[in-house]
Parts: sequence; C-alpha cells; structure tokens
Amino acid sequence: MKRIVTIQDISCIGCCSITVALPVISAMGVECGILPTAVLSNHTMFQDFTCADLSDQIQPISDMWEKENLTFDGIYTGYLASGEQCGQVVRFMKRFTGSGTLVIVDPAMADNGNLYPAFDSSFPKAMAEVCRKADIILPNITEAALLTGMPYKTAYDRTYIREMLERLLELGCGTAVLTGVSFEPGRLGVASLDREGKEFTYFTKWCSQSYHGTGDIFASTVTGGLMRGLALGDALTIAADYVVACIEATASSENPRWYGAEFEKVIPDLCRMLGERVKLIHEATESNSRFLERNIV
Ligand code: PXL
Repeated sequence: MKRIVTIQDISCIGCCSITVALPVISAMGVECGILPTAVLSNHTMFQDFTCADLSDQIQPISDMWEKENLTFDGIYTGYLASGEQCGQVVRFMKRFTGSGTLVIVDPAMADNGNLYPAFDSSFPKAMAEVCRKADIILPNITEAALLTGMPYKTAYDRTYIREMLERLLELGCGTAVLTGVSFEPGRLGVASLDREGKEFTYFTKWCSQSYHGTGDIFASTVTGGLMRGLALGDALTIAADYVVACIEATASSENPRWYGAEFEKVIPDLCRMLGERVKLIHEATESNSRFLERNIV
C-alpha cells in the first residue's frame, strides 16, 4: 500500500483540510499520514475562529520520522498557517522527497478574488516557493492570479487560461492544473499544462450551489487517484466528478450543512469510479505481460 503524508491544518469543524483528506484518501486505499500545521476551532469562513499554530511541531516530528526511516510515496500540502511555515514545509520537502516521491501542492489561500482572512498580501510569495518544489500544483483562478501576478478575471477566454498555466509553470513546478475553469455557460472543469507542453482539459456540469472545502475534496481525490496508479487525466476526471457528486448530495440534503459539502454520502460512488479505472489498468497490465510471455519465449 502506498503511503503519503498530508501537510495542512485541522479545522475541528468545517469539513475541509485534514478532516477531508484523511477519510477520502483512506477510502481510496492509500495510507494517509498527517503533519498538522495548525488546529482551528473551525475553518476561517465562519465569523470567528481560534487558531493554534503548530509550527514548532514540524521539526521534532520530522526528526522522529527520519530516525524511524519513514519515507513517503507522496507529499500533499494544503492550507498552511503562515509565510514562515511555508519555508518549513519547503525544508520538509527537501528532506523527505526521495526518488519517486510525488509532491502535490494545493496552494489553498484564496477564492472568488479574495485571500482568506488569516493571510496578508505577503503570503502568496511564500506559497509560490512551496509551488516551486511541486510536481503538480492545483490552484483555483484566484490563487493562480496571486501566484503569477496576473489580474483576476471572472470573464476570460482560452488565451488567459493558457497564459496563466504557462506563468504557473514558470514558478518551477512540473505540471500546473487550474481548477474552476469555464469557457461556456453550464460547464465547469479543469485545465492543465506540463513542462513538455502536454495539455489536458475536462469539463463537467456547472453546479449553481457552492460549498467550502470542495477544493480540498478535489485535491485529496487527485492525490489518492495518482497514488493508485491513475494517469493524471483520469485522476483529475474522477476528482471533478466526485466534487459534482458531493455538491449534488449536499444540495439535495433535507438539512444541508452550510459550512462544507456532505462528501461522506457519496464515498461509495468515489470508490466505484476508482475501482473501475484501477481494474482497467490491471487488465491492460495483464494483457501486456501475456503478450510479452508469448513473444519473448
Ligand atoms: O481549503 C479550505 C480551508 C482550509 N483550512 C482552513 C480554511 C479553509 C478555507 O477557508 O479556512 C483553515
């Protein structure tokens, strides 16, 4: 079984960050270690919140893991508590990225044109340093604008998105994935570009409702999918479909919670989507090895 560590906050109530990453990644059959960056009473979209910064725990926990020779197949980062903590996370990545460790960064810091309340305008620069270390980054358009210095637009065309992806790659990451992209009414999805110039897009239905934490559901699902051997396009596809399923399940709930999507209800759908794709990979591998046996002996 693959093992990842996710580095983000514990919002005790809020259905985001670690309270999403743990159940989603575990359900996908991947061990999910955690390195909590802060403990909040609830996420910062509530009117008020408490926050205990756990920066001083990062070094001793990392030292202990190194002593125990622990390694990770993936490092997945989300909401980080401060610019200084971004520096600590970069150092953690240098220490724990071996050959074959996939680094996935969700630069969770902003949405709908605004930085989250806990951050000041110096934070995106520190987060850009975290993105520099990543194989894959997963910003929304607000975050990408803050990372690249491009203007944030709600009405845009393909040229704007292409330039944004190119400018994100200039940060130094391997692949940039933009979430929340829409080129036509009623369709919403993702667009990605890698350093070899390979593009990918996937669009699904646009939902009129929106819930906090769906970015975390998306990034956790992409991480789980990649760890189970899916190609990036397949991981992005099931992640986008799962987010739609979560939004629809929440919207149709009799008493929907306002602060986060009811992702728990549709975990069986996620497992089914993942299972179908993993089965296809196994079938392809088996027929490949039968072909090799027949042709080499
Ligand atoms: O990624 C969402 C998120 C995670 N963690 C905290 C947040 C938010 C969004 O507001 O406040 C603490």
